[in-house]
Amino acid sequence: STDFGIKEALEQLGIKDVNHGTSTGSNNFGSGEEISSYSPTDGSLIAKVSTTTKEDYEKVMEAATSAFTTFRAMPAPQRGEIVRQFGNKLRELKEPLGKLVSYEMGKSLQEGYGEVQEMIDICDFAVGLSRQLNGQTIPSERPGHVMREQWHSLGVVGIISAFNFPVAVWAWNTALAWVCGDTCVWKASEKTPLCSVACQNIIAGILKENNLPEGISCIINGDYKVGEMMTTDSRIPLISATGSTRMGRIVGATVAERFGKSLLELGGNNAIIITPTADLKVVVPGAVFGAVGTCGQRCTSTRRLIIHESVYDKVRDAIVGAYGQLTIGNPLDEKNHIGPLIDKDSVNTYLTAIEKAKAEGGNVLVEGGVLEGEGYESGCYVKPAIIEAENDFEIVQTETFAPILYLMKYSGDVENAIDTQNGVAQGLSSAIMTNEMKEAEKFLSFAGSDCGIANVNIGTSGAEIGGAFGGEKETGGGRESGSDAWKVYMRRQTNTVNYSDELPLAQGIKFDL
Ligand code: UN1
Repeated sequence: STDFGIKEALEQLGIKDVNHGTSTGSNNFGSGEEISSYSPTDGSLIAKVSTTTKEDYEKVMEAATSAFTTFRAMPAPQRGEIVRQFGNKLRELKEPLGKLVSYEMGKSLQEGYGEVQEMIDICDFAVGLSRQLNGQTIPSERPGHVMREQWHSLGVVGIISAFNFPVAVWAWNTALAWVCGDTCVWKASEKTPLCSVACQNIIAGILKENNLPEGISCIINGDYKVGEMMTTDSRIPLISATGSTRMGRIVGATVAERFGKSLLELGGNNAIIITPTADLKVVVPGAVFGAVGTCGQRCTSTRRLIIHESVYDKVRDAIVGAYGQLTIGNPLDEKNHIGPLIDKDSVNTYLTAIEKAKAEGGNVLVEGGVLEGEGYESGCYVKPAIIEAENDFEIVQTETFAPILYLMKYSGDVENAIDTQNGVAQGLSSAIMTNEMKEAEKFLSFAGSDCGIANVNIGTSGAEIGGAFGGEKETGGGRESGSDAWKVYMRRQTNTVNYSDELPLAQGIKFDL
């Protein structure tokens, strides 16, 4: 069987001792026990990475803290120049890095490349931003006074990211944090450690070429215990964490306890509302890609379709029909739409969810199940399932990170569908399919979708980096990536300067001596 060029890809990315031994990125201070990274595509061991001990962590923090004093003094556009070089290097390495993402995480090769493209895009965005970290001038109520707002670098930013976007989510955070003058410590998912080693190798090379301290970008490896070193560490003013609501609840509370800031990007339970005027040509690919892309493991994956009763049968049949066209298999083989789930635990969660949906009264339209036989030896390949369900089923209210799509009906006005769409604890992404301007605008209004992302005539996943990314309620409230999300990586300072010879007090207070 062909290895799809994985060996060369790993070599190009500086991943050593493939299938054996320890991979040490140049800033991987790990001396703890090793984590083995197995590919869910074929079950084979890719390489091992050593984890970070408490002592290693202290060294990393020393490096990151001291690099911060150098880095914040560098003019922001010069920091942007470093990010520009990083983006160019990613352009050169798009193919091997995309392949590693696909191989280690299991998403389709197209989506692996797409993820690297997201990194390149955010670098471009950050480069421009490095000349636009603008504050404002504010009119003072006092004569001979001026007020200003400045944005200063924040410090060491801790990044905790999930397996499903093993490189892009780090880049969203780190590219912005760097132009803002911060240094970053990244704990990637222990399920995709080699992706983080590869990224670290790339940036370490750029920093070296520019004679900059490596501490500007650090990685730490391991499970939640390693993450805890950061969340409890008051030297880290901002923790940006992407992952489950369960994780975010703990991270948010721990960071708040020490008055740190956290940027949380947690679970979604994303729905598409399909109205009577929806165009099936748009609905079918939007809903199907949303539900099965990345094997249902995006935080923006489509979990629910809320379909008007008048078009229900037609839409259901079209979606079910499209599922019949899906090919499942090795994600590096470009003829496959869907790769495996990340691991066997995830397969069990998927199976349990289907059982639960059935037990609650769900009607299975497309059977799920684990695939067996040639090409499926890893035991992580599953069939995407479609189940008719009610919004108030406990399982429908839960985010299951797998390709299970729940169909439900609404009747009457779009308001009813919006109520159902909002009737979950999560608030990340949402969409409406309609050609009725009034329905679309209602959906986008204050009384419409309560999510951080609300789309018209496109699906729930696949956001561009230019917008702020994140959501409300149990999604955690954080915003990453585009728009003014950069502000969270800086500290705001309000300045009032008196250039008069008097000292008038604000609010007209008299204090005569
Ligand atoms: C995630 O799943 O954590 O909008 C991020 C999307 C991607 C990012 C998803 N651009 O689906």
